[in-house]
Amino acid sequence: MNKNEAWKRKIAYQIYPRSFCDANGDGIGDLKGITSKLDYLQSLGIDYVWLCPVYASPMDDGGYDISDYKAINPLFGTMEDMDELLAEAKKRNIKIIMDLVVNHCSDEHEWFQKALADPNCEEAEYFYFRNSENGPPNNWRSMFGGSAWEQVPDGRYYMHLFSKKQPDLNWENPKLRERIYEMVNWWLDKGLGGWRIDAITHLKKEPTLSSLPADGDDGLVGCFEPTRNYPGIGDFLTELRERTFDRYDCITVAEAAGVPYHQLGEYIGENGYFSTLFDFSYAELYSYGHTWYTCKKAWEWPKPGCVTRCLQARRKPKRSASAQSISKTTTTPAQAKSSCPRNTSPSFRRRCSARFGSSSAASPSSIRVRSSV
Ligand SMILES: [Ca+2]
Repeated sequence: MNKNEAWKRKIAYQIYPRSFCDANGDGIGDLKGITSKLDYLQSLGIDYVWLCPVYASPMDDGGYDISDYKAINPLFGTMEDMDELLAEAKKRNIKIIMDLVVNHCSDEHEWFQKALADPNCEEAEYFYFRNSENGPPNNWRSMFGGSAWEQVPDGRYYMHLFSKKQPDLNWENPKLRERIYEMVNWWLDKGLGGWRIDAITHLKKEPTLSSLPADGDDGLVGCFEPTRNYPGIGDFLTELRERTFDRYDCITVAEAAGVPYHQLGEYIGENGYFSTLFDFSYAELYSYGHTWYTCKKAWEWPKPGCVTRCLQARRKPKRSASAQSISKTTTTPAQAKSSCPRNTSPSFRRRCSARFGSSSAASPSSIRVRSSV
């Protein structure tokens, strides 16, 4: 069994530091509190402790918006407390795993602040800044709702696939990647046992950042297709592994939504990017209003826009088949057709019919009318 397989016989225990154990009585769990419970964790037979983020952060997204990768949030203690936790855990054969959040950082991170102050500085290239005179550069929707672009005072826009306080890092920039690798190795040199790696399938963006057909009444489109497990991401992940993880005895667990089964070997095979990953395919069976029944064939369920239209058809039964109602929909027939070819396919109609029943409102014919007129 090589080092990448040792984790298979280990037990991991996740800690949400804020509520785990408060050592100084201020009402907020902290690192010293965790250290005080190591004997208890050892008694449970724990091999790994995964700490949710304790980095410096404005906590816009529970600490997944990091303003300094090499600093501890004062809420949880100090770096000395962290070093003590690592040392005491090691004495008990417990390894500490931390979150690695490198798809984005906080807008309060020094890099972003420099990028705001000087559009021509090196750090400005660490992010996706674009100039655009007619609103956001494209119609991608943030995971947190609304446009995935935010305008800054000088007129530029920056991309944020998540919160607007989480500007996406531009992994196309080699200097940014070097900064990330240096940080990862800095932590591993401290004795960190590994990483739970956040939102890692979003590192690669569709290079032209082009708009896509809207899939909702807001005129926006979910950013899954152009940013999740996008072709070419393997180059980034291979380099990340070779420059960091491969050089240490550590475990890596990828939050890897959007990886189809036929690609699992690339991600977690013998020479995969990570030790293992969180498989979201079951969780996503219910995404976009679908259930397991309409999604029996993994990763072949329709895109969100199709389901939005399907739901609209169900909610407006008397209007679904008339040309008048079609003219009032916010998504044009051309958009509907181009956004999801399955909209008119027999297999899609069968799945929608199974999911939404066979009434005239949700019948395959009403869906076909919407997409083909
Ligand atoms: Ca405390």
